[in-house]
Amino acid sequence: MTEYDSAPAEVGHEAELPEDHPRYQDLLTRHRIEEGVKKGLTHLQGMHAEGRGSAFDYLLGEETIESADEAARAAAATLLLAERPVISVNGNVAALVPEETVELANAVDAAIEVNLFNRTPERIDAIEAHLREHGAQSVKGQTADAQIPGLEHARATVDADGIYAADVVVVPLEDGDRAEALDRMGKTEIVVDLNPLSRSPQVADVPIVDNIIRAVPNVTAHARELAGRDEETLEAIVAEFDREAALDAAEARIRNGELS
Ligand code: PTJ
Repeated sequence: MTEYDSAPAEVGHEAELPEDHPRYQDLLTRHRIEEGVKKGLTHLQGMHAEGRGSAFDYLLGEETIESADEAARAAAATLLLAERPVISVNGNVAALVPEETVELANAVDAAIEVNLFNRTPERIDAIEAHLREHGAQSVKGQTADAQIPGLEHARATVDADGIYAADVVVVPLEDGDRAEALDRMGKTEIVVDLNPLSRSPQVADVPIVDNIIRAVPNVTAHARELAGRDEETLEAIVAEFDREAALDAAEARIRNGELS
């Protein structure tokens, strides 16, 4: 017997997943990624990425640790202060948190841009349509008229009035090369990644080491709570956030945390 044996073998809809299952969140993310692949949103490599993330989430106790919550609050303050914030969406993000991404974009007045590692016009179209089905009014990523310097062609493609011109970019589950290239462009990066040792959170101004299914709604909740605060208050929240301490706390939890 494994702890997954009490879960149904074939799940048609995620509502069929047993919410009281000890690994419910993992079953949910696996199911959403599987559906994402079937719908042409998520690349097959996205399953591999999810598997890696899921191992780290297991070690974190599948919960938002305190340092990740502080990072989410700093991310919300950073986004509220931004002039041109953009949320980058890949195939995993689209499958896992489409509605939650639209809610975050609305809460902080950010643009949404589809930006793919394995870029094809079919996947860009499918992800744009999926985001619109989940409430997005406008989705960037189709114009593709600018390149992130220092990356080879397809992976570097962005919109000139989107990620290229952004001051703050939210890059969940990002490939390390691109996160480094965006950092070299001087972008303020908010990275969501379950592996604190990965290059993307290592170069991020605000690394959120948490599962994206918890992190995105949490940033939105903080943004709603902080909306209307003056700039000084928001700037103080950003200044007080210690990225190194947040990465260290996540790594310590993964190495030393007690498994449930
Ligand atoms: O849709 P595309 O073509 O843009 O491709 C997207 C993937 C994710 C396949 C691509 O960017 C990729 O290969 O990414 P990596 O290099 O595997 O990095 C993904 C990172 O996200 C890893 O560090 C994982 O630990 C982490 N991760 C995976 N699932 C989650 C996660 N972090 C937070 N929440 C998750 N659910």
